Amino acid sequence: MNEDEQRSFGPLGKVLVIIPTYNEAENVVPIVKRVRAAVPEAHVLIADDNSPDGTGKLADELAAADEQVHVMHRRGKEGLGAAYLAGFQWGIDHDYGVLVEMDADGSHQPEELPRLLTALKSADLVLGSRWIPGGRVVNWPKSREFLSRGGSTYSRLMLDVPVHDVTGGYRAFRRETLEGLGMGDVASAGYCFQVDLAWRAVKAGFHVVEVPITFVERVRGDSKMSRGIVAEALWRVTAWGVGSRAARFTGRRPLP
Ligand SMILES: Nc1nc2c(ncn2[C@@H]2O[C@H](COP(=O)(O)OP(=O)(O)OP(=O)(O)O)[C@@H](O)[C@H]2O)c(=O)[nH]1
Ligand SMILES: [Mg+2]
Repeated sequence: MNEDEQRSFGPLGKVLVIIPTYNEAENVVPIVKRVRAAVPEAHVLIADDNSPDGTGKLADELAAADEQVHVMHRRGKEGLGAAYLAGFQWGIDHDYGVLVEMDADGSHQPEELPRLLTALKSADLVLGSRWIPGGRVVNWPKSREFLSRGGSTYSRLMLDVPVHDVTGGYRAFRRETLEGLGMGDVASAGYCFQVDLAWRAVKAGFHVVEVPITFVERVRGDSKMSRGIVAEALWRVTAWGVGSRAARFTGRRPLP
């Protein structure tokens, strides 16, 4: 009997799919409809950063027509990490048992969510993974794949995280996992927000499972990816890796 079979996991509880949006007017309606069709019992929370293109208004219309759709209007663009932290807190306050991260642009296919939720029955955190057998990306230039694979490999080696896709953003958390991560001091904004949470989960001893996904590059709307987001990930992961190695060497606790 392996470790997973020995440990018993509680029931999952209500599911909340959190979709952060910034200028996703072309995507917000189709993605919410796809989530509602793929997992009809799940609720959706759109966390919009006051998008100038009217995404927030479209989200309000969706919420008015469907009591399982909710909207969080935030002051302005503060990054994906901040939107997720606020969304997680809202979900915890409203008694959801599972909190899912999903992009608005269709890269994370709602039709694959049932597989993530099934895996979460015997895990604390499930990561949708592009870089394990069965996982793939559709319509990415080789340069983007190189950057993403390289970023995951660098993070895995720097932080000793046994995860193949550590920057991915299609994830399902049990609420107890989020509550155990000490999210009060998460400062990361972009991709490194995802690295930060995965690293915290591994360090806290949670059972983290990767499930293969097919990631589809956005078809509509503009990317919010920037050099700044990549640079933030690089310097933070490097600083965390150096800090935790130094702490191991000197016997001091690493800074969070
Ligand atoms: N609320 C909020 N959402 C954001 C912010 N930045 C990005 N997002 C959302 O986060 C998700 C991921 O952003 P993307 O622009 O698709 O980033 P990406 O997937 O790395 O880039 P592409 O591959 O080009 O799509 C999308 O749903 C965005 O609308 C932000 O500052 N605030
Ligand atoms: Mg995207």
